Amino acid sequence: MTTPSPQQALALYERMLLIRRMEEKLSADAAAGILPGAVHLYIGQEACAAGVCMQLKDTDWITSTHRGHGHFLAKGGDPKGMMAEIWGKATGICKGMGGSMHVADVSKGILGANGIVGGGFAIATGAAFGSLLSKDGRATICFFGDGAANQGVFMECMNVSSLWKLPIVFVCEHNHFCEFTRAEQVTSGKISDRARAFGIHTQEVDGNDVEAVWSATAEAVARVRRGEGPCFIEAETYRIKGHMEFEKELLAGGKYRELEEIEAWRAKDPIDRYGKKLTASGVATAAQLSEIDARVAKTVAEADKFSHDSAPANEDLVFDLMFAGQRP
Ligand SMILES: Cc1ncc(C[n+]2csc(CCOP(=O)(O)OP(=O)(O)O)c2C)c(N)n1
Repeated sequence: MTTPSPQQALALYERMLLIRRMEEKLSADAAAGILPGAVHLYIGQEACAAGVCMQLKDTDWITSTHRGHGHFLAKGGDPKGMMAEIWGKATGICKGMGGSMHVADVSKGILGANGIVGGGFAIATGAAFGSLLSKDGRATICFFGDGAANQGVFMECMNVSSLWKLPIVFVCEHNHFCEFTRAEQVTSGKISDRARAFGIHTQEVDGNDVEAVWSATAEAVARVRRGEGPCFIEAETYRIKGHMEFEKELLAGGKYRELEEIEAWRAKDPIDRYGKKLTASGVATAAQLSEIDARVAKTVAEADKFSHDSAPANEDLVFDLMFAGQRP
């Protein structure tokens, strides 16, 4: 078990809190009916993104999912660029053309969130194959959900990754739901067993324990950098918010889980839990955590202001950016 230094521990805490506060702002704006488009919030899962990404370099690659704000921020993506992107502004990280489900920043190794469930598998595998050929020493991390694990491409990508010893870590965030369906209704067996069947080194961790995720990732990334082939991490966590904001309206009174279950998982909140651990063990004082809170609040407010002060996306750019200037 690799344990973070006090400085690393505080950085893990701060990164999780940044993700949480950014999304609380998005949630409030969605509830106020002012946010354009749908957002799939990551609240409750922050330990997965922070624990994994804070083991990585800017040059390492990640692929993400439709629930991608946490991965983007954890990997060092710019909060202002993300907020403006979600609001469809010209200053967004993708010039407002991608929106919430497509935040990307190649300069930070973020190959993009993805509206296609399972869309990251082949992109990540290709990136890792590129690293194998060019010997650039990069690791690629492929984040995906338990629902995505049922896409056939997952098997194809694990197969070639194992066969060719690609420098890739598959990270399954098992949050127990695929939209409004419980995982056990659509997923047979243990997802980690699928990786074991391909001879892939596999770890199962508590995805709400940021140090457990961080430590598992340290081992996995070290293995892939040594050329020992792919690794797999299954992190058990829970989606506290709905599948998407406006879920209530969409379900029109229907429900797929009980309030008691949500509350039981709230009690295992990765951020509260880590804050308590840091203060109880003397790694941080309550005052230090408050300072972090204030700093994060400032960052979120600045991102929000930046986004609101920015011009809307330039629609004329669609053809240049999406079709390399070729108008259909
Ligand atoms: C190929 C494809 N099929 C279906 C959908 C609709 N869809 C969006 S999110 C989602 C559930 C994905 O579940 P999971 O992979 O567990 O991720 P989570 O939402 O739990 O983070 C589905 C079915 C889609 N976007 N893409």
